Amino acid sequence: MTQPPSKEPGPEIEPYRGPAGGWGSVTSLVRQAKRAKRPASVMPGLAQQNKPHGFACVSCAWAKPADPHPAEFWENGAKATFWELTSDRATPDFFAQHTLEELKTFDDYELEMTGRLTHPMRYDRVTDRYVPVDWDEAFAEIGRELAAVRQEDPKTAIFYASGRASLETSYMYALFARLYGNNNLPDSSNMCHESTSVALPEVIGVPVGTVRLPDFDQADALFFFGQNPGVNSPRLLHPLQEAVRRGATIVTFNPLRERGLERFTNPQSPVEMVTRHETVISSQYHQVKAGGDIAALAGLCKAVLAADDASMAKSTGGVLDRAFITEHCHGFEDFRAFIQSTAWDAIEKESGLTRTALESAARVYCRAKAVIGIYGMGLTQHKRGVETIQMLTNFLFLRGNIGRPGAGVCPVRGHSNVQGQRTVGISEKTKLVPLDRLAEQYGFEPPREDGLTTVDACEAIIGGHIKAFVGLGGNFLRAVPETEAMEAAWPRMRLTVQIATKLNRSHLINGEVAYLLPCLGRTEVDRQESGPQAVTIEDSTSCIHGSKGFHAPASEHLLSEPRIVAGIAKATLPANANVPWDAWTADYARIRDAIEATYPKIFTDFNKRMWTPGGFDKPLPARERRFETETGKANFKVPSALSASFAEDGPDILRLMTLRSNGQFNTTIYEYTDRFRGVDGTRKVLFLNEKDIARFGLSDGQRVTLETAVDDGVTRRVADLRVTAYNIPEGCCAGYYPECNPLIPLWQHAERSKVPAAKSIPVRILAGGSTEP
Ligand SMILES: Nc1nc2c(c(=O)[nH]1)N[C@H]1C(S)=C(S)[C@@H](COP(=O)(O)OP(=O)(O)OC[C@H]3O[C@@H](n4cnc5c(=O)[nH]c(N)nc54)[C@H](O)[C@@H]3O)O[C@H]1N2
Ligand SMILES: Nc1nc2c(c(=O)[nH]1)N[C@H]1C(S)=C(S)[C@@H](COP(=O)(O)OP(=O)(O)OC[C@H]3O[C@@H](n4cnc5c(=O)[nH]c(N)nc54)[C@H](O)[C@@H]3O)O[C@H]1N2
Ligand SMILES: [Mo]
Repeated sequence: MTQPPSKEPGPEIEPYRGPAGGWGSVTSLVRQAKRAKRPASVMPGLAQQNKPHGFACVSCAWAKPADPHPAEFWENGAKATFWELTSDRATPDFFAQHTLEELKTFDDYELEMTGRLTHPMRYDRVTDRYVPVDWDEAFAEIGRELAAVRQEDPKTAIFYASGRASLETSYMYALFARLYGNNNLPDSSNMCHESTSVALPEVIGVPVGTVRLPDFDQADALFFFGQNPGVNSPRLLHPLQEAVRRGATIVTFNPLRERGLERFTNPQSPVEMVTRHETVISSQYHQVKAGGDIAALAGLCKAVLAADDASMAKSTGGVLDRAFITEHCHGFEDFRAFIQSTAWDAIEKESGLTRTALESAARVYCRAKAVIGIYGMGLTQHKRGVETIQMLTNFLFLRGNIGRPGAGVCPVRGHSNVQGQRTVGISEKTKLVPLDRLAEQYGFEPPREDGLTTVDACEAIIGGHIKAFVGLGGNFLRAVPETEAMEAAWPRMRLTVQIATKLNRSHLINGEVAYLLPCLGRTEVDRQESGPQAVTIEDSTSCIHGSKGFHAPASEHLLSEPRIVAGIAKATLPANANVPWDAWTADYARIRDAIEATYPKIFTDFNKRMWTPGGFDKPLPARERRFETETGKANFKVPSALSASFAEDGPDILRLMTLRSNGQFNTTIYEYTDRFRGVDGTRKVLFLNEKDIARFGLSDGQRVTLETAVDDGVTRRVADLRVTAYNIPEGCCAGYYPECNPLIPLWQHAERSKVPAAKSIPVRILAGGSTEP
């Protein structure tokens, strides 16, 4: 391993004036390629990213078109690939040199920079170091330990998954948990789009979005809520740019003016690059307050209903799609009554937007024949995240904007296979899983009780009820709320096993017996008995794709994820002739046959169809206006309040949003730079409105401590944040995830979906830090 370039270099903060994409993204890519020391060997491979017979981007879950762009990857997808293929290695020598106590002083960036894990490692408590072990030895001990926990109570083990593992691995992992005896299969989705998975089935009968890529060619308007494509799904900027060029209108609701939603230069267009041509993306940009979207959507609906009344009075036919509402919807009259009884004053106060602004956005909506509603973490990570999403579907239903070309609801998912994991059984919710089918296929009695969500799992770990934790990827301890209590409780577990590609903080805090098992990444050649293997993933638009690695593995000691899951399962469970772990890992086509047998409607001819250009479609009844809900209709839902937030309003309380920078993938920090927000050299910033800076008597550059403003007897603080004047609504502030996670109370999660409320944490500022020169 090389030493990390340096500790956090120190801040340079000035507004970024360029577009998203453009020369800035090229410069940033070249810098990352050099740092990963991989340009020559990776470049040919990159060209295969998101191509038929290539590999699926290891970064985001955005759709992959059937006729890809010459380079269907983007700055941040390419960065994720570089970093998977870095030439740095965290070898047994490296671990011999550092105790875990020392490694705990490394920050997320420095841990990432240690490079790829190369050997299976066992934690040695006496020397406080990881030491190398044989795979067989590792499986044998993990199997013994897990079997002992199972004997006592199988519900005291947790099988976490981060959303990257393939459909093949995910299917095996979920089956393993059920054979083991629980449904404790929380995944990163529990911190992410679980609000979607709860909200959408109730109102449209499917847990996923209804929009597919070709709909972007037909939409007249796109309404964007709390999703930041320039950073988190940059390939989405192509269809957005094309939509704008066709004359479609984009209206954005976001507390921050995110550059990718403002202006864009396509780095793959030589003409645009040379002429520095920029496309203006959003024609209206509404800086809604954090947690203000229920109110904003209520305002939009109020304006649409008013326009309808006016049109009906003039006998011009109305604005609502009455045929759709009558034939397909339930609950419209209640919803209309709610909107009528909601005053503009309350809407303006909660949303932070004026009636005039909302009416002008509603006019765009009423003029458009087909509208897509797009959203991300800005809606899901709130107390009323589920209801906020249902307000968005209410809004779409008014003019029948669902189940026809160019229209629909489009949640933009995070991890590249997070949606697919749910499709093949990684879920704590038993009603989402065909348990009877599994019982028949594998001859066992699956556990019927719902398992633990991520928040439930954290509560149980803090409560001392969990004995074993297996992590299939991810960085659980860093991604979850309540960092301090979680890190304190973690070592009380008997067994912790982490399957990973790179070292992270969750690997440094261990159970009594602990293993760190290194696996192949998706970009690497996965050779098994029957030859090189391919895997499959499902994207945000429910299209299923094949993916094949191209690069030599980072170390000869790595195993593939299916091999590791099979290894642990075989060592833990009594033999079951119905579950052919070895035949599956010898040839992944056999796993796909098993998936097809469990889910015949979705995965018909799976092995034949997996290389369909653009992926093959998972059936989505709501796209055909078949709403498989309790009423058999698309349901309007009345929200229980106008604010989506927990945050109490008090003169000294601010709503903190935790954000991703342009230099990170979740808890993986690639650089201390957030180009679009003009921040360089630090992540310890607190973005504040200038008026709030003045109101609190602070100054730009001053260091402050943030404290969570809840009264539950726990003190939660993050110190040494640099006050940074920013264009953000008054009363709101923003900082980076995961640095601000210690501030999130575990109990502040979305109602019903239990997604931690990471986008409006009530905080107050404790001043008294130094002021920077
Ligand atoms: N490069 C890169 N790509 C990624 C990731 C990454 O970390 N880096 N993470 C992946 C994952 S797992 C996910 S889930 C996605 C996340 O992608 P996004 O859904 O874009 O998530 P965030 O960046 O957390 O926040 C989105 C936006 O919500 C806005 N926002 C905050 N609060 C509110 C609010 O109350 N209302 C509204 N309307 N907006 C609000 C913020 O200003 C921000 O622009 O990206 C995926 N792709
Ligand atoms: N405050 C706050 N907290 C948040 C969020 C927020 O917006 N604000 N966002 C939430 C969201 S949306 C999500 S999805 C979660 C993310 O939570 P996680 O999915 O748990 O976290 P990641 O940072 O994506 O995990 C990164 C690690 O995964 C491992 N890894 C990478 N590739 C592979 C692979 O191919 N196989 C295996 N086995 N391991 C691999 C590497 O070791 C790497 O260190 O965080 C959530 N937490
Ligand atoms: Mo996510």
